[in-house]
Amino acid sequence: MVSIKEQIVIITGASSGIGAACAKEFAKEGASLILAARRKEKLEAVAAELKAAYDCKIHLLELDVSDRHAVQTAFASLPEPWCNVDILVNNAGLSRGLEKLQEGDIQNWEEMIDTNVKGLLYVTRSLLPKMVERNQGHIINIGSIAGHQTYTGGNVYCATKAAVRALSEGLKMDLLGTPIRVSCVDPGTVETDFSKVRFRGDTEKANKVYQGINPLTPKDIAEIVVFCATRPANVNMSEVLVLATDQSSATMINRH
Ligand code: NDP
Ligand code: 8X3
Repeated sequence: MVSIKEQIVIITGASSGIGAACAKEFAKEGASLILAARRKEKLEAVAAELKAAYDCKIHLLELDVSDRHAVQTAFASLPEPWCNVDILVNNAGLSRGLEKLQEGDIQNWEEMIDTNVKGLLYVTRSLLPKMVERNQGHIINIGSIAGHQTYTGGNVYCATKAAVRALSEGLKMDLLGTPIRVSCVDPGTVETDFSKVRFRGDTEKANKVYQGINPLTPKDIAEIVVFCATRPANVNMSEVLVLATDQSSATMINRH
């Protein structure tokens, strides 16, 4: 395991779920963290907990990754100790609805595409040139089993995650010959606010997604992200598909 102590790690979508868990696992390893998301008060709560437990350096960014100009401005104006980012975790993302495409809400599609695909691109485009210039860096994208297998009603969300997978592959090709690494970590069902967001706060519907199974936890995924980041320089974890033991495909889940 290679040390990432004092490396600068930016995590998008760090206010909740997998992103907040990644912040914790990186903090344990002594990394310095830039935590980005729209909900500043949630970011502040995550930061307060981590500073108290691990005495780590944290910089907060209240940021909507789908706002191209906000992303460009935020990263162009990072204060001096924070501007040389070593590791970028592109985690911010969401799903909206499970309607058939012919009944789909176009606003939902825009939100998923703007966040999961365009947001990831805006953030990566803003930070990558400096990594190339410094000859150092690692981009870790959070994809999904939904990028490997489409499920009923998953149409646009699955397409965004297939895009994350394709972009990770393409980026690795574009960076060939540099030491910069690109990983795509693709989880199956993880219990987070993901379903609550998908069903716009309908907790009863959201809870049913996790009922009777022993799903993955955000910590399970965060540990894998840190594993990718701490491999020796000659090792690139290109793609990791990780499912709960109770899950064998996007749609096959063993409920107790
Ligand atoms: P959560 O809803 O718990 O977290 C989503 C995070 O994304 C929040 O921190 C949210 O912050 C942030 N986010 C959403 N939109 C934006 C935006 N426009 N700008 C900045 N941040 C944004 O869900 P998860 O932790 O489960 O989701 C994290 C990632 O994992 C997503 O990419 C998701 O697709 C992926 N994933 C999730 C799986 C699961 O089963 N849970 C499985 C496979 C992949 P805020 O609202 O404060 O902006
Ligand atoms: C989240 C997991 O299977 O609900 O990407 O799409 S799934």
